[in-house]
Amino acid sequence: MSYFKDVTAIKYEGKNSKNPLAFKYYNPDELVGGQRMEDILRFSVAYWHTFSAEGSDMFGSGTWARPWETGTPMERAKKRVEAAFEFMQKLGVKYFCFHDVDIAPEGETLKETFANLDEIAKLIKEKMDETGIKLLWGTSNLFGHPRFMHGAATSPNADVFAYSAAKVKKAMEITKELGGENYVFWGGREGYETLLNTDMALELDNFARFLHMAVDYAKEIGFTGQFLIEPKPKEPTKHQYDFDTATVIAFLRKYGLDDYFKVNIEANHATLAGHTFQHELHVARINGMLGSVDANQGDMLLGWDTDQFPTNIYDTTMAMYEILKNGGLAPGGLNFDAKVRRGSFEPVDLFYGHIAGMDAFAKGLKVAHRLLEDRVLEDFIADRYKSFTEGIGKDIVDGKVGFKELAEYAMENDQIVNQSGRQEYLEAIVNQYILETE
Ligand code: XUL
Ligand code: CO
Repeated sequence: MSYFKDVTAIKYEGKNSKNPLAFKYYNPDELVGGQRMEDILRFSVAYWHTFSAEGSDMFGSGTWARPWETGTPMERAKKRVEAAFEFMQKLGVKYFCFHDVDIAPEGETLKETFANLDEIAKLIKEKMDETGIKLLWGTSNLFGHPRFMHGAATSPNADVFAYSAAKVKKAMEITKELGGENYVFWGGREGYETLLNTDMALELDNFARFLHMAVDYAKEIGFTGQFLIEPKPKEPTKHQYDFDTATVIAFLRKYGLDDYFKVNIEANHATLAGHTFQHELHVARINGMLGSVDANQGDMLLGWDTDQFPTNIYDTTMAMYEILKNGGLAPGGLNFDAKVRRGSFEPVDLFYGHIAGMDAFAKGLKVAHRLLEDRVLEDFIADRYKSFTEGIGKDIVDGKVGFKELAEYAMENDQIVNQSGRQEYLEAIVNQYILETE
């Protein structure tokens, strides 16, 4: 059974191609800095948006034509596996990600839910073996069901904490069984609505207890994938505890978890926090915490998570700049946590969305590589801070002076001369690199 009969394998045809079902920039075998594009970009398809969701929103029901979504919940889950692997093979993406509930329906009991998961995971494993497609990360949905109304690991109800632990334990086992390279924690309802009813100190302590238990269990079963926390400031809760990268890092350090976790940066979550995508990648990188990326984009005129396919070349360029400076993302990757618009309801739109995102990142990669190769920003920045490489600046960096010595120095050097920051000059250069890169 084919669900995408009219689409054949998507090929690279180059920038002059007019074929909408072809890559214009993404050429998996092309070398960038001596490395294959495919190996740098490590694209991944998000199971939930692309195969399980139906295109509903707060004002209306689903619109998406998904021919595999017919029959009983388990029949649908099985057909979804067929559709997913056909799609990923044709698209030429080597990774995917899922939540437990994306792949198998919940049963009446936890036991039944786990049996459903085992049955579908077996099918997925067969498809993975057959196609060579791999699991970038697995996760557990601890936010959709009403039982998580007050949170999961941060719920005031200890039974919910226990239930959540059982779900993560199972999702981790399945992730291990499928060779998943990472495991993600996105705290969908780990936050609060009002402080009038919230013991924030206990909730944060419990969240840390939960993550320590996850670390212990991973060691126990020999799961060696990277643990990732995905920051997001709000939505669904008014205030989420994993607000942004800086908040997450402070939390991890406070509770002695920083050796076991990195962050999964999502572009749209960055902008919801009032940061740029690049800011979040940069903060993660300079702290040695950049693990993986949920590659999407938001709409700057809307205050919520629109999860659009990333098409803004400027953003993908600066993202790839940070990722290259990080030495890549592996074992993380670029996961398209993105959905087609509600009006883009045909299955072929799934190809258009992913192709647009892959081309935008491939182009961004090429531009970023050139910027780095020519040391455009590096040399400028090094020059801007050169006062710290000699004289009094070097003494500051080397810890040789304190306020007394600096005051003496300042008395003799109080006629300050500054240099221009040249922001517009640099912006024009970045534009030139974007426009000129083939
Ligand atoms: C929600 C979101 C999630 C996580 C995984 O905003 O990004 O899909 O990526 O739970
Ligand atoms: Co995400």
